[in-house]
Amino acid sequence: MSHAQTGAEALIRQLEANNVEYIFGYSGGAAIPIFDAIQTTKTNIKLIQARHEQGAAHMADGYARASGKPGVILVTSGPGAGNIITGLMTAHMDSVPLIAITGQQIRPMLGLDAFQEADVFNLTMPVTKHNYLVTDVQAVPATVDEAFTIATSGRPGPVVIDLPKDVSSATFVAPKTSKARRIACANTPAVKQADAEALVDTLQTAKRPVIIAGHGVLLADAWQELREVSQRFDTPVVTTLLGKGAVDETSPLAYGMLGMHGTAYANNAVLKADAIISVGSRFDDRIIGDGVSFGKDALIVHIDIDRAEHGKMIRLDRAIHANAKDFLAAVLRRPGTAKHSNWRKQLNDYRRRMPLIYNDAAGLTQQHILEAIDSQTNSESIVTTDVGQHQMWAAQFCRVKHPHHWISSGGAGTMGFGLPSALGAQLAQPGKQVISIVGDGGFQMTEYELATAAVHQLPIKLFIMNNHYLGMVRQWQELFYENRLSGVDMEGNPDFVALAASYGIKAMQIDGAKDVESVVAKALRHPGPVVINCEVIKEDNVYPMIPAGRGYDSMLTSAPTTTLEKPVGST
Ligand SMILES: Cc1ncc(C[n+]2csc(CCOP(=O)(O)OP(=O)(O)O)c2C)c(N)n1
Ligand SMILES: [Mg+2]
Repeated sequence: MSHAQTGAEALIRQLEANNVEYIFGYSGGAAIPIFDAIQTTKTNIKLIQARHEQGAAHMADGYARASGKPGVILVTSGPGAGNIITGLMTAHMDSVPLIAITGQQIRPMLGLDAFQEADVFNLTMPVTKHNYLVTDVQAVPATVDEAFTIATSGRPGPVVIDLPKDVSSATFVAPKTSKARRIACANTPAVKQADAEALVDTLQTAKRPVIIAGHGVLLADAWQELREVSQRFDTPVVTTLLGKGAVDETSPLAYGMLGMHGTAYANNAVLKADAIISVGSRFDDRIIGDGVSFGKDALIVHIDIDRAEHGKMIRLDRAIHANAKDFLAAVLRRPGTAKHSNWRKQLNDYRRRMPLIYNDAAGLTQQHILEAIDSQTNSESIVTTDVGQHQMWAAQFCRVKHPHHWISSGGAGTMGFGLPSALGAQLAQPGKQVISIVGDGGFQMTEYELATAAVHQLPIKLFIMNNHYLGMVRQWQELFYENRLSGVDMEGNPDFVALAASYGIKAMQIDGAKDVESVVAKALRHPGPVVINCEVIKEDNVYPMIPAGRGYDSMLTSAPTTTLEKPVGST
């Protein structure tokens, strides 16, 4: 027999039915009934109370990226909901499934500028895949199910459920046979066998094929198929920033990240390729540089679940609307192999001639620390990053072996993402080592979540690459604005070791090149959370670099001797 329950209790039950383990939340007036239902339902779902709603949102995002399951956020109305906008945008840009539940004023007060009333439906519309304002308590269970379906199907993304307090408090009897409404968007497109056939043909006849693996490979759980296709057809793979982990980056067929700060050999592979096969990447401007010259002499095949991405950024020869896993599985069902020995030799020679390099002569480099982390962890840990120079160096020097082991804000480039996403990732993968690489600037945007790390004793290792600058912006000012530094000095940084210690977190410092290996080892050995303040060289630039909006033939592999023209047409 169904019994009477509140809308909030029904919500919690339906989250349980959707296998939710954690709610990342921050309470407030309009959300109290929902927080109360966490108690009254005696649910097994664990509440992780963040210190700021943005922190909660990025934790849920990190959880989702590390687990492959949607992350759940619970916040109050008005300012609470406002504080998750950046988190929603970050997830939306990177196609990460999230369910955000926002408390709302009671229905009779909507539109009256009531206390902490905000039009969350419209505020979140452009940064969500879908959103709901639930006005009928009977609709709560079905809305939750539908939200999960939408968040996880097709091209995943965040979904908001705005729940007025009188709806969450209302009592109702759920119909005994309330079946989840499963909707049309859950349908995935059928693979066209001719497309699979044509790709086999391309992989066999092309002289210089390259696969670009994007986030879609991981979202579709297609990494195993992708690895097999690459091996069977002897085809090099380059990854986007978010595609890292789609292939084992320590394997010979992996050539690292492509694009603005990609490896010289990955970019060269794309520049020289006669066939470019993109799987689950949207040809972001950081990838293509200049959309006209990108792959202009190559056959371009674009496999994407989202039709809207086809032809959006560049011309295509073949657009394939498919789920990456289904499509690559169909490719693998066909007979045939290929060998591209000359092409591989050409790329391997290039890799030998243009390796990633660094030099500690002018001071401790971030790359040295990143290489030590990569080597001491045997490339086995989960790495999350913040945004800036350290992020690009981490993408270059931390080789990712496994899917869901690389967590970084790509499309939105959200500073403040690194620490909270690491906490979410650690909760998702308690048995794995989680490393977070953050800048001194971005760390201070969400550093308050050290409290969450301390409370739950989440054993992340957080390396603050402390160059005392908003380094990436400083780099652009140096290269494109005649080194006129404006608004990039981080004077006033606190003592990060003392700060971490004040949260009860073990803190260490790396002062110079000689400390690197021993401090990294000590940090990795410590069982609990550790913050490592790394006093790195202040002024150093990330190379290779393709200036924004330029073609691959403009790649700089070292410092230019003159000021470059300002980027045009793209930031
Ligand atoms: C929320 C937000 N504000 C501003 C920016 C613009 N931005 C991009 S990189 C960067 C510098 C980051 O500095 P830091 O965190 O110290 O990292 P570093 O580049 O020095 O490694 C800034 C300000 C951003 N990406 N996100
Ligand atoms: Mg910095």
